[in-house]
Amino acid sequence: MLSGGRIVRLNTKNLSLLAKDVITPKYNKNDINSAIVHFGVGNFHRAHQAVYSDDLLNLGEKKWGITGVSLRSSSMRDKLKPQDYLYTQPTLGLSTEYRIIGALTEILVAPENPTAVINAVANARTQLVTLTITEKGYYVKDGNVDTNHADICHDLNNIDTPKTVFGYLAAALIQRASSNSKAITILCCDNMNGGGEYLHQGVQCLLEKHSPDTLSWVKTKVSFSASMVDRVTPATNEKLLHQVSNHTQLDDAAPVAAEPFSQWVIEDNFAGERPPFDKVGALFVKAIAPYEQVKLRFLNASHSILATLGYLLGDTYVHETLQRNTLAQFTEQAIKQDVLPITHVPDDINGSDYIDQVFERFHNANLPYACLQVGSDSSQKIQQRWLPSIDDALAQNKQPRHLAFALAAWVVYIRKALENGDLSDPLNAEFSHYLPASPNNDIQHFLSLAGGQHFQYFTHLGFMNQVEGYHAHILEAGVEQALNTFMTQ
Ligand code: CS2
Repeated sequence: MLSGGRIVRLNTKNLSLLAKDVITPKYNKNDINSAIVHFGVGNFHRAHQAVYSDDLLNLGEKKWGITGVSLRSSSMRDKLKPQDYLYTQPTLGLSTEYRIIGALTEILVAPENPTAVINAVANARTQLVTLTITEKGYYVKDGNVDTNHADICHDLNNIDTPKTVFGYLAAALIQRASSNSKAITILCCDNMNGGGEYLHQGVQCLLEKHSPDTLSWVKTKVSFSASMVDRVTPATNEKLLHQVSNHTQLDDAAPVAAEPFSQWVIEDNFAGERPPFDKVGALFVKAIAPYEQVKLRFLNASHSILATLGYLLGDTYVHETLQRNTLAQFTEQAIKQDVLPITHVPDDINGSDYIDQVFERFHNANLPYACLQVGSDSSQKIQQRWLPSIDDALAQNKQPRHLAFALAAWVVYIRKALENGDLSDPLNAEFSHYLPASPNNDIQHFLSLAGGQHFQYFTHLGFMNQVEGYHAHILEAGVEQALNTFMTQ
């Protein structure tokens, strides 16, 4: 908004200047505390967990504000600090709603001040640490935390200025144990199978090196838990910045749009005090794995199929890809025929309805979601989303042929995205190494880089023959033709 020729920025003082239909916090930001420390203050966290916290704060649960931690860059802190850490969260569906979220009390930038981050987690006020650090933040290789990775080796030698989240957590737990402080919960909020176990593993290996005495305290005072998180949240672009300032009348450097749907299922395994997230729509469950699996194998798996094939066909957004009937049909069949029958679905979910709802959500053209956003870090994502289903299906003597086709398309995608300069993946350098060679060997190379050897399918001759056949056909005839042929077989 222009006031006397100046653009007015969203912040506490200017809240009263917002357009009247914008929903604002019912609490005073000065009155809240943060018993939660969250690692990874990206868009997803700000449109998901922070909204649940904001709901709690609106109910008068004043301690459940969030201290955010950025592990790498200062960009989110730089954008939000001048706004008193307030930001706009538009919900874009059939109707649009604008809401201001105030749950973040501050953002610490880890490389600038590692001690401040360690102290925040060590502070007795902190009951819960949550994380959205993306798949690559867990350093999983062949099913375990890769303790030979350079970043972890760094933390094994130096825990005062850590590089990994495990290092920050271990350093803080050493402090908490030395003062026999309060119990604490560490909760994974990423799209991971068993994220809590990876957190435990990573922390444990660092404690064994730096402070074996802390291990027994950790056993009784720390829980490593997991959750299933769900809300489609695209990256913020210029268009959204304008849409927000036009509508709300205040400029916001970091709004975050999301779909109307939101779900959070949390493993009920809290050593620290449990925030009453169930009062604001979250579900606490004893067994989290089936919920994680349903989300990863149905929603994220189909997202990755659509994004991979969509990119190869030249689409920018997932909802555009879904308008291609053959492709939409292929993806639905992949999940309903290859994945659903071999997945354990919790009693309170109807698998087939869940899948239909996922496709309905992906159709939302008011919330464009880029194929390349899903395609980022795909070498890590397919290990969570596709490969376990392929192994389970093969173990039951089934033929997951749609997933074989998807995997072949993914191999083609990696080469094409690399050649186009579009690939964003922790393994960019490793994939690039094979670019000069013939694409015929890409399957072995790329799949083994993406953890293939850890899975059974990699040595299943019948399945790998199928992948090779589809790969050759896609290279020869193009993905559209290969897909049409596949659908008529
Ligand atoms: C997406 C997810 O970018 C991606 O890989 O599949 O971020 C997806 O939108 C969320 O998991 C939805 O909850």
